This record gives sequence, structure tokens and C-alpha cells, in this order.
Amino acid sequence: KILVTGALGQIGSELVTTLRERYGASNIIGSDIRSNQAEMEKGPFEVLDVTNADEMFEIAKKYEVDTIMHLAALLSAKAEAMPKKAWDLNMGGLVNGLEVARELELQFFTPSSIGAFGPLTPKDNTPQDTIQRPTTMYGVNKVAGELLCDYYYHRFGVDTRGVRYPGLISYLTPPGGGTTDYAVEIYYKAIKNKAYTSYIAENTYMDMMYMPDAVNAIIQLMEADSSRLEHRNAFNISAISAAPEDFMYEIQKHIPEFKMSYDVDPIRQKIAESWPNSIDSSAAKKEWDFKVEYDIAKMTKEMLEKITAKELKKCSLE
Ligand code: VAH
Repeated sequence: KILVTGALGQIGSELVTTLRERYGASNIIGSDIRSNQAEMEKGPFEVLDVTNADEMFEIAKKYEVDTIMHLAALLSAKAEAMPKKAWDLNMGGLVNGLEVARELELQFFTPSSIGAFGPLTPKDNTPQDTIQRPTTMYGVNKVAGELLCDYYYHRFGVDTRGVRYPGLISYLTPPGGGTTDYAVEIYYKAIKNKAYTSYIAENTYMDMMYMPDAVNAIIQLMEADSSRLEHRNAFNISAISAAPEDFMYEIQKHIPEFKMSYDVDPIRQKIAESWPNSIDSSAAKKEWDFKVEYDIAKMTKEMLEKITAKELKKCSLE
């Protein structure tokens, strides 16, 4: 049985759906800071503030879970706007989850991010093992989180595993407060307005991944044979290295009249420039057969189709 925190978030919502399909709805306990009627009808769901250790322990015990997938966190741009709150939630929630996993002997997953790298990190084909001196609160949280998860593995034997996610793109739940969110907004705006004004400058490369590949990576990693893992927290994984104009070209293949303009947000641009242009996923491929199904062309086709269908459904319901 798996407890997912942040189950209403960008990753959590698609992860819970996939886990319910794979392991049975009754074995997946969704949780988030707020309740959600629709979610509660699909399977077990609990309101959980991850900064409350006792609450998390009680829920894990009540459902006799054997795994925690901890996704509740503030993303990079929001964390930069409220750094102390980000520290309290991102680090407080993580250490609570690790303590519950230690006490109840649970397997534990939490994502890191390409945000765990900083300006001194080699930017192209960033290695699995390299310097990590991020200059954002989010990045500080992610590096500290990686070290904390490795500590709980080496010190207490907790089976902790993680991946460094690139920017994630999904049509189900939009991201909240990330730097890579432009890569999601652009699809919605392409359909709605046939135009998009990017807050990230052209020629700014970041790693990206379609959400189905991101969710499959968690399942692949968590089911991997532990004896094969030389690394644990956290594996570099990526699928696509792209700049805003790459999305424009792909979208124009489907919407030729699509227009792109730029109005750069200095805060998120600065964050983006401190991150890698492309990262090396070879350790994940070698140690747990990481693979991806979606490149930017296949992702774009599916995103436009799924969002169009979603918008049409919404209109018919109105
Ligand atoms: C963010 N989407 O923008 C997240 C992610 C690599 C980016 O960490 O903060």
C-alpha cells in the first residue's frame, strides 16, 4: 500500500491515477493539504499537512502502508518568493516523511530536480555526480533533501530512492509556481489564442519531460532490484532539452498561425539560467533501465489533442 503526499499536485494527481490502475485503487492513499471530493470518490484520500509529523504517522499506520511517495512541496518560483515557508514545508515535510519511513520500515520516494544544480555545475550533459551549489531556496531544499535521503539510507537502512526531475509537462493538472511552467502554459495558449508570450527568453535551454514518462520512471525505480542501485538520491533523468522556440516550431506543425512573443520575467529567467541546459541520464539507464516514450514531437501532438478535447468537454458542460 502506498501513501502519496501532494496527491492533488502536478505530479501527484497523475501518479495516483496510474498507481490505482497498476496496484488497485484501495492500495493507494492520496493525501494533500486540502480535501477534494472527486479524488475521495476514486479511492482512499486523507487531508494531511506534511509539516505535522504525528498526522503523517497516524495515516501511515491506519492504512498499514509499505511505501511513501512524498511529493508535497513548493516549487522554485514560489519558493523564491517565500523562502522561509519553502524551507519549513520542503524540509519539514521531508524529514517527517523520512522519520515515519524509518519508524515503520517503509520504502520512500521523493523527487529532486535539475534545480539541485547551480551556476558552477557543467551545463551541458550534466553528469550524475558533479558539483551542486544551487543559488535558489528550492535548489538548496533539493540538495539538502538528496543528502538527507541518502543519510536515512546509510544510517538507518531506509530504502530511499529519488530522481532529479526536469521540467514536467502534463495536460491534467497545471504546475503551480515553477520556472518551467511556460512549457505547459504555451499549449493552452496556443489552442485558446494561437499566440503565447513567453516569460523565459529564447535560446534558454532546460530539460523537460512529458508526465507519463515521469510517472513511469517512479514505478520503474521503485520496482528496481535494490542490489543494482549504485546511486539512490537522486538519479538524473531527462527526455527533452528544449528552449521556448523549440516548442513554437513543434506547435506550428499543428497550428501554423501560432505566434510567439517574449516578455522575460527576470526572476524566473535568472533561475532558468542557473540550471543545466541538458543532463546525462546514463546512470538511471544503467542501474534501473530508465527509458522514455515521448520526444517533443510526440508530446506536442498529444498535449494539443488532449487539451483540445478537455476544452471541448468543458464547453459542452457549460
Ligand atoms: C520548477 N517544475 O520549475 C519545477 C521543476 C526543473 C523544474 O523543479 O520549479
